[in-house]
Amino acid sequence: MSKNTRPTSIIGVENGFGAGNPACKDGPRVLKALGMLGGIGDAEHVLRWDEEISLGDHPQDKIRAVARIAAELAELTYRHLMEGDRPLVLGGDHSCAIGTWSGVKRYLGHSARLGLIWIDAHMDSHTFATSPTHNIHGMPLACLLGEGEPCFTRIAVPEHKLRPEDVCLIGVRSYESEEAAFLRQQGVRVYLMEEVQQRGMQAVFDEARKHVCAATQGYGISLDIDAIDPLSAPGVGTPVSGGLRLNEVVAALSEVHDDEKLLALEIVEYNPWLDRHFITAHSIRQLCRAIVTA
Ligand code: 6HN
Ligand code: MN
Ligand code: MN
Ligand code: MN
Repeated sequence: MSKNTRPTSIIGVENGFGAGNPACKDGPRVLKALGMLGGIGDAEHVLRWDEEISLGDHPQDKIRAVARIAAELAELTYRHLMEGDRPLVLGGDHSCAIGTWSGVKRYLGHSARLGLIWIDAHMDSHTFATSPTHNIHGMPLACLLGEGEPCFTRIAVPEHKLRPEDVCLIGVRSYESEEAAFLRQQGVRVYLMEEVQQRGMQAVFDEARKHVCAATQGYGISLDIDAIDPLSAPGVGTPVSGGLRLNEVVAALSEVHDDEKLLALEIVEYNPWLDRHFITAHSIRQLCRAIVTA
């Protein structure tokens, strides 16, 4: 593993139009106002707040709003990578992943392959044809695999952003049969929560990392905070009990934080209005510390 030398730069995405409860748009602003991510980093590992993007409160059309945010975010992640930063995208709802990983794919180049570890209680692999809620945060992984609305699948570069064999999901315990069938057909490796409990997070995460690195030029981690057990992360719109332990996720991130091939990360779905006693905010602080300094 070569050592990462990129400073981590936070991009806040104030968008909740992809979620059933849009108040997760306030996540980045509240974390900043609480000073929750201050004092992380050292001489070798820099963390800085870079910028926030938002669309304002009243979009006429959710699809257009999410597509616009994604295009803007793709441009930003691309630019930060070109400038030598490692982007850390803070959601906002998980639809921002469409933008983040499209920008990273553009940076890697047309013929290169991008790996992705998707840590989530859900599969996020619907299209409008299969989704029971039509909430776009349930669709970003399908979009990145090339399925769904062209305004989502063609962001930044026309090609599919991910090949199915370069993706793993970890922590899944709530899904609909259509999205499970889609991922199975595609041949995406899914580590259900049951398998994580049997084998341990450490073993599963190490295997997932090998899997997404095998044939790729760089990889990312998309962390939906609802993957973590609601005891440590109650501040989410779609909580599911029986999740990952916070300290196991912290340990996994610490293990890879200095990996040069880890190009970008995402922490999404934090809804400060559903948090209790700042429990989730403190968990996010621990996760960010692990990402930056281990
Ligand atoms: N997330 N599968 C459900 C849906 O509405 O499509 C839940 C999606 C949750 C998405 O948490 O990012
Ligand atoms: Mn910058
Ligand atoms: Mn989720
Ligand atoms: Mn998600």
